[in-house]
Amino acid sequence: MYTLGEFIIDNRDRFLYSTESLLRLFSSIKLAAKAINKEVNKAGLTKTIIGSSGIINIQGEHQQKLDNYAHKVFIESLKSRNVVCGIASEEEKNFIMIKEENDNFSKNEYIVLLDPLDGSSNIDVNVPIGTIFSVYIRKSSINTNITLEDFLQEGHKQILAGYIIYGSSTILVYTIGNGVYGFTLDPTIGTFYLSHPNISFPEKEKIYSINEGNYDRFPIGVKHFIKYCQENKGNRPYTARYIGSLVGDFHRNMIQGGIYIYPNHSHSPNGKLRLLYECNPIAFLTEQAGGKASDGTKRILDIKPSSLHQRTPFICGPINMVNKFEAFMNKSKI
Ligand code: P6P
Repeated sequence: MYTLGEFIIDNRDRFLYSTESLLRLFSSIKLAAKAINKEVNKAGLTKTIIGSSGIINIQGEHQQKLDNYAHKVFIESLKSRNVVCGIASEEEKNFIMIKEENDNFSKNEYIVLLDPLDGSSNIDVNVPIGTIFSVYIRKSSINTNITLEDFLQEGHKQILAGYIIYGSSTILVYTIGNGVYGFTLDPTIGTFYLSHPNISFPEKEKIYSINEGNYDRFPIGVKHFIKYCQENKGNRPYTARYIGSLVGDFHRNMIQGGIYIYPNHSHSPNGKLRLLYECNPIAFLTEQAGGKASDGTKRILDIKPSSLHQRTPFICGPINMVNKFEAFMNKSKI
């Protein structure tokens, strides 16, 4: 049974940067994931950890207590391993500068962007939720302060991206650009073991995932694609599956073969999902699993970000399904 640490060491020639720093980074991610997993698994029992924190976060959403807990745990854990120079989180308006003791600057090179607990509205109803992370090498030189530009890099510059899904089991899924690998936590000993070597979208397209409650608000091209999915022709109708948790919907679709769509609509003109810490990491994983991720017209990983919390329409899944979606969108513009 391969542990995550052993796997990284045995595949260190696949990583362009220092293996030691990658191991330290993963050590902090694993530590935070285990702490959050413990709380998620007993959330229903302890009133202290479920429900709203009473805080409205930067997104204008009711922050859940577990959101806030996950954010704090990841920040402390990432700071403790001395490999990160800056962190941006869905739960924090501005980026966090990590300074070394007795120094104004950090010589560390990793920039981390984070959705500490995505899908948190599902916490109280026991639906899978997840942490999403995205890692870059800083653009600024190590003897200067980090700047916003260190975070506003195109998604194709990510060196590491992944998620932890807290579901029937807790699985850490990541890519460094050489395929997608999944490691399942054995909670009895707190170790992540390789359980999903080289995940890729299956040939068979089975599922479409979209919140059809917004049907009337969708652009016409989205409506046409939904009707296409429902037609009784060829290998259709596809199965509709949507749990309102990006990590849960994406993890299922990547393994079973399906498209996830969160388009722009009349109430969300730029879409809902955030480019930097939701769409870019999931898009990196999508492409590494042999799929395609776009905003309906262009590749997600090529978008030049302009702000930390910007939103984008987001479509990801098997290449043929995403191409079909884009064709309906293009046709509706003629
Ligand atoms: P809706 C959770 O809030 C989230 O960001 C994603 O995890 C999820 O896919 C989406 O929003 C659900 O949004 O509008 O369908 O409830």
